[in-house]
Amino acid sequence: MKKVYFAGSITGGRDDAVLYQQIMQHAVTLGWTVLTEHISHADLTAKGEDYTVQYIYERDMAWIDEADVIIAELTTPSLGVGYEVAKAETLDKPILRLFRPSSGRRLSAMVSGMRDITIAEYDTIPEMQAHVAAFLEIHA
Ligand code: 6IA
Repeated sequence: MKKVYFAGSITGGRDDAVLYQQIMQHAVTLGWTVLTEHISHADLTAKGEDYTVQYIYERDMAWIDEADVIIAELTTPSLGVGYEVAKAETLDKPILRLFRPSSGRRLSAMVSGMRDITIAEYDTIPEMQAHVAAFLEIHA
């Protein structure tokens, strides 16, 4: 089974935690292994997990290396997600960059200007699911 690394804000803010769950659930439904399901856990507060930061860093970097593709939800700004996307880019991994324009936010040029592919913009769950399905199908 192919593996997807999902990146979503933790310390940056948990407003979209339910949405992260829905994105990962959709990938699982489509037959993918999700390496980062902890990101959606309801009990994971902005305080983060109960491991050392070095452990978290090493584990997440190893998972990005192991993953076939990366899906990042970028609407809630997060230093960690930006770092992970940059790491994935260095490793030449396919990256789906999800963003909701209706948030009223603007995506950092350091993320939107990366590579010559468009950002997957959406405002509804079915639109998000269509982006995820199309992306995973290409890389299946
Ligand atoms: O900067 P952020 O915390 O919002 O970064 C979130 C991203 O970095 C996620 O996609 C995670 O993969 C990764 N990440 C950051 N912090 C953690 C974490 N605990 N546990 C797992 N993944 C993380 C943080 C604990 C810390 C507060 C001591």
